[in-house]
Amino acid sequence: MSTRTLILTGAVLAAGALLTACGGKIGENNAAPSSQSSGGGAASGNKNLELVVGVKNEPFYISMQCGAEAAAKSAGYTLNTQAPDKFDPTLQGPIVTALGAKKPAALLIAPTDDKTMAPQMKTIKDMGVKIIEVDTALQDTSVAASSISSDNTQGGKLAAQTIAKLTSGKTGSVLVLDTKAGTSTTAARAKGFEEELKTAAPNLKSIGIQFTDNEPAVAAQKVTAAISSTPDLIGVFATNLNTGEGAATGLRSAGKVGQVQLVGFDASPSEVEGLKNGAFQALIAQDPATIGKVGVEQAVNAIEGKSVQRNISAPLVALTKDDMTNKAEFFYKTKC
Ligand code: T6T
Repeated sequence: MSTRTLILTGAVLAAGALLTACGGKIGENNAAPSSQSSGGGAASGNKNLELVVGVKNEPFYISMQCGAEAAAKSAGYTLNTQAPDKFDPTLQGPIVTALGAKKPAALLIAPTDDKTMAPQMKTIKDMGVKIIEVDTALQDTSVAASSISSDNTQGGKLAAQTIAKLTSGKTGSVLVLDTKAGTSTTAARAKGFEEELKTAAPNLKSIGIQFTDNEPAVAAQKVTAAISSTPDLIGVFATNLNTGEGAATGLRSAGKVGQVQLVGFDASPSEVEGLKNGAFQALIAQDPATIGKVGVEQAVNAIEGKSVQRNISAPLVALTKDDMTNKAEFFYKTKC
């Protein structure tokens, strides 16, 4: 990770200089010891960590799991991973509730809704389980001891700057595809994009944020519908993997690949292939393995009564066809 070049808002930053929402940096542990109760903590000898991700068989979460498993192994902890079949709090909630019987020392979780997952997470926390958010977060910041995420607002801004460059002064309309309302990360990306577009490309007009239920087929349909209803559509910002893969399908079926500029988020094998073959003009890649690794490190610190950092920001990088081969370390994995 230390060799990676990080790009935030067009600036190139060294890994050690990463900014975080609260001024913290990856690798630093300068905060106060965790104040959460320590029922499952070091004194009990409980070395079991549980990771509950957003959805099964998805390269972003597989890469996160790989980073988390390696970190758990080197810290002498075990890590078990579970995932709902869909990115849906009604499916993720029961997985969290069932952990009450297992009582891991810590729960690392990517909550699938920033409000409705709070009661289940609070119940587990009240049993003495340390809560660490990885990627997505609750609005209620009192539940998790630490929250590790990309700077998603900056990622959205970077996407707007990238679309501005790709369209170089032309006028036209831009569509933003979000996933589900209540997803903290993609909401921040969409908001950052819309804000930045106004200054980075005043000649481009957003036709608004549309939700896709995190289904590629819905994203494809929204893109073909926008092409029909908006003849000057010049760009699409897809705020995550599924919306990006679906948007590429939509452009392909409308015969608009390369004519409508597609900037996606994430770097799944299919998105990376799309960047190579011209379906995407750019991808904003995250570093899910680092999110998983740092999540485990914070969990272990919380369990062992060491200092824990409340907010930690992970790297983001813009990939284009021209520079992607130098940045292959950012491509997501389908197995560890
Ligand atoms: O973009 C990631 C993740 O950051 C987001 O919270 C949900 O979607 C992904 O998992 C990709 O599908």
